[in-house]
Amino acid sequence: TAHTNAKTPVTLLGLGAMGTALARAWLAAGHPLTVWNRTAARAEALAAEGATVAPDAAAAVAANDLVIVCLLDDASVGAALDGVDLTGKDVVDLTTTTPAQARARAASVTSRGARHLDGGIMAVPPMIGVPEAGGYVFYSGSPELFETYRHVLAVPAGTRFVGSDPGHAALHDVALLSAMYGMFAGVAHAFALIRKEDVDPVAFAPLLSEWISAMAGPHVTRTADQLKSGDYTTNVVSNLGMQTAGTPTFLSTARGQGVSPELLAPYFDLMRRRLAEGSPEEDLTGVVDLLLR
Ligand code: FVH
Repeated sequence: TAHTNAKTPVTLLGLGAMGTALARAWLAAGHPLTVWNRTAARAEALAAEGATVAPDAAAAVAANDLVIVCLLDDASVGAALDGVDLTGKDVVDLTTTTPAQARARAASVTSRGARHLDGGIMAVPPMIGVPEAGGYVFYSGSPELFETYRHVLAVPAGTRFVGSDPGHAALHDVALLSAMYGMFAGVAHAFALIRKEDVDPVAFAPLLSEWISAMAGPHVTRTADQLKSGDYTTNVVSNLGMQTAGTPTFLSTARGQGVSPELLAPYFDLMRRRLAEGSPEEDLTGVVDLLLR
């Protein structure tokens, strides 16, 4: 059945920081909303804002076809849905999990007569219901479920469907967040280098930010193109040989500034290993292959 955005009733399991933000977005858009949370007190404010509070997860699921789940982790999803009749339901799980957990959850939910869609939220609660904040959710699993409810799902944040493999939303989510943490590691190292000097971190910040933005896009695109073609020597800007030769300068500078190289050194080790077994004319893309071993 095609549902209109304004009228589709939604059930939401989980009223943590993210669940509460999602609830408010659907309420603000006029969706009848039934909520359940393990700790009932967290539902009180939403009841005052128009949500119907179900006494338990089974009653919340029974209330509507569309069931959104946003709990702490996959184990809490298992606990919440344990023994609940899912026959004919459309379950959208926005809980952050591993790809393997998402696949297992999809198999479990579909074996109980429901359709399943997994979601990986690329936003923090203040970005929910604020389109200009740019938050979105990766979805994967049932394309039919996604198409049926895409306008409802688009209320709290943007939607990006990444395929019918239920593990792929989690895979995209974790891949992007992993890259983010790698970037944060570089930022921490850079600030540590200037920390004991007469360099204002606030004045340094825009230089660092601008540099990261300028480097990231071209590097990501080049790496992707080289992985796809299998030729790691295409359009190389500064080759592996040249970049590896420069690494002692970075390590000496860290030592000189009294900064631990523990965030940077593992990446340099991989560059050296690749150089030892590959071509100095390559880009840095061979590091990807080393990680797969
Ligand atoms: N908050 C964020 O910034 C991030 C942004 C990206 C996506 N994550 C993921 O979203 C999931 C929910 O996150 P959250 O921020 O709502 O998390 P909490 O505020 O800690 O709320 C956790 C809810 O889970 C319930 N819960 C925990 N264990 C169980 C259980 N065994 N059975 C049933 N419910 C359980 C908890 O209930 P209660 O403690 O209030 O009774 C909350 O409703 C999460 O996957 C993030 O990684 C958020």
